[in-house]
Amino acid sequence: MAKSVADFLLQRLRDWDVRTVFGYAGDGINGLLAAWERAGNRPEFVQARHEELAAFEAVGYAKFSGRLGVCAATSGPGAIHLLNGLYDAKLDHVPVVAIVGQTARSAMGGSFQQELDLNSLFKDVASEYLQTVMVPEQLPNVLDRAIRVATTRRTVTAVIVPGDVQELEYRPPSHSFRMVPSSLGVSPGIPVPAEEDLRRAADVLNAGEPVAIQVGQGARGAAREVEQVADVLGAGVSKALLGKDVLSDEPRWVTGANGLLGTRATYDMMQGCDTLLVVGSSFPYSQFLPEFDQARGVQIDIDPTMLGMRYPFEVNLHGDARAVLGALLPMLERKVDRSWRDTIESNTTRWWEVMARRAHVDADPINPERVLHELDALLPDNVMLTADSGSVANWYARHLRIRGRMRGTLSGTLATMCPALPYAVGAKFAHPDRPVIALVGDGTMQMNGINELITIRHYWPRWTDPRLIVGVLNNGDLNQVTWELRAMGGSPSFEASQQLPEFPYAGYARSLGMTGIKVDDPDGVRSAWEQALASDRPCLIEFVTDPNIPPIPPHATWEQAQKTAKALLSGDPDAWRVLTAGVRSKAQEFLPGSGHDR
Ligand SMILES: Cc1ncc(C[n+]2csc(CCOP(=O)(O)OP(=O)(O)O)c2C)c(N)n1
Ligand SMILES: [Mg+2]
Repeated sequence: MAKSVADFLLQRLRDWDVRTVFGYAGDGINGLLAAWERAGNRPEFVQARHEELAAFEAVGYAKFSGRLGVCAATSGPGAIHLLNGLYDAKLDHVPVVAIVGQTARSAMGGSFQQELDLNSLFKDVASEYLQTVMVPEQLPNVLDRAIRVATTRRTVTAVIVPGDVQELEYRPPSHSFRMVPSSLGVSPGIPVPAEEDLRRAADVLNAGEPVAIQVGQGARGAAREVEQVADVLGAGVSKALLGKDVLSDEPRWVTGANGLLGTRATYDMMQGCDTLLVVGSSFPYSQFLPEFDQARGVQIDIDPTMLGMRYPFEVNLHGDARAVLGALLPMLERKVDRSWRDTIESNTTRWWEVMARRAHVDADPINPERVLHELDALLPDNVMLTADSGSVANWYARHLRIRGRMRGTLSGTLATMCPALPYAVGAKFAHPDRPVIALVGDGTMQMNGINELITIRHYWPRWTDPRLIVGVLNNGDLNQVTWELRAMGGSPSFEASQQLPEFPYAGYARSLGMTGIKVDDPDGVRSAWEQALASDRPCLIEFVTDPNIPPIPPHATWEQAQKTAKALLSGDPDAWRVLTAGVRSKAQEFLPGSGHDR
């Protein structure tokens, strides 16, 4: 039988060493599905429950494997469902290619069933490369370019293939006019700025004292160089959330997260420095960086379009973090006075002590900080962590310490709900031999999470390490937003929008054959995590947590405190419990022995 366009498309994906495609069926890609069957399911089609989840799975796979993520969906509704996951990839700079069906060419423009203007729909999310394959000869170039652009620019691209084109006989481009031949492969470059620009940066860093460093996911693979530069400059290093796993949290000069979800040690470092070095981070909250006239700044980024904003930097270096830091190192002079570094180290030590105290503040029934704090001590060195966009992101940022080969991620820029579970599934397809822990809220479970459990149930028997652990904070509330309403908006909690109906998360997991544990006693938290980590199958733990534990920013301002108080006084149903829990949590920073009691 002659090879169809769809057969060739799958062959070409295999040639690019694409092993997994996360997708969902529909007649807009029936030609592809038939070819998949003929190809013995290579690359493997992983069946999602919803196209958005397929896209998140592809993003998770790409984040944890460092490879390209690929997802597939049918025309019309399937294409629409992909969008949120694709935007998540685009905003976090993750390479993902979407392969999407379209109505047959003969029907296009005829308001046909499931016909949408896909070029308009994807125009923004796949702005770097978006193409419809209209004739077979076009295919290799369109697919190859989509893959090359996604990979080298770390972004989203989309290939649209009308249903009838999928079934045409494949013909390669010929050696003639208006044909575009194509070839496989790409070796991404490693940009390094010119010597004189490196020298300008070194001059700023040598002149400054004290120096603060902030790293993001762009510093991945440059941990050793960051450590050396921080040592020479006597600096501390804070991390943007997406960069949490680029550097171990064990050394005390690593101050942890920055921003609203950050640590006090980071906040103090940013307040006190006169020079700022930012490596591979587009951290957007400038109010958590030094005052604009306080520090001189140097930025290093692989993406020139991300340079020069966020802070009035003096030197903007376009380059690969590892290569640039390596080239800078010999130009840097060792700071003789180590007192700044000593202060940072004792601030970090103090911060972790405060965190331990906060985790043990009484709550009704369980303090969510305790859930993450207990987990921290038990994390396997090769664990992969995913966190969702509820209140758990605060506790993930503040209570979990990266060590060994640990990896961790979340939806850093889009901050969408519901990626943590599909990311975890993607992580398992990237590394079936490593444990993964997904941390989510009950709102996320009800949005799409309980559906993703079905996918976990479907695929787990093939994972060599079967541990996929889901930790659910069941607080009956869309808690992160409830707190935002209180702190930012000065309005009380609006029960109609914030309260969630009950659902038996652990019981539902058990009904699927997973281990399901419900914990409503703080003393049961640790043993539940231990049981999950010892389980021979995926496990869901439902922690009944107190919605009144506030995610207090590292340095809550008076203005925020006043707004929160105003919200509570104007009729918040949980006013009294919130006030007492908040005061008790905040007080941990000031109790004797916490270091702030001076
Ligand atoms: C798709 C999407 N919808 C809405 C939001 C706004 N949002 C952010 S966190 C959150 C609450 C999440 O609730 P839950 O999962 O229960 O976690 P909790 O904060 O209660 O721990 C909401 C509604 C969002 N980020 N993404
Ligand atoms: Mg909740």
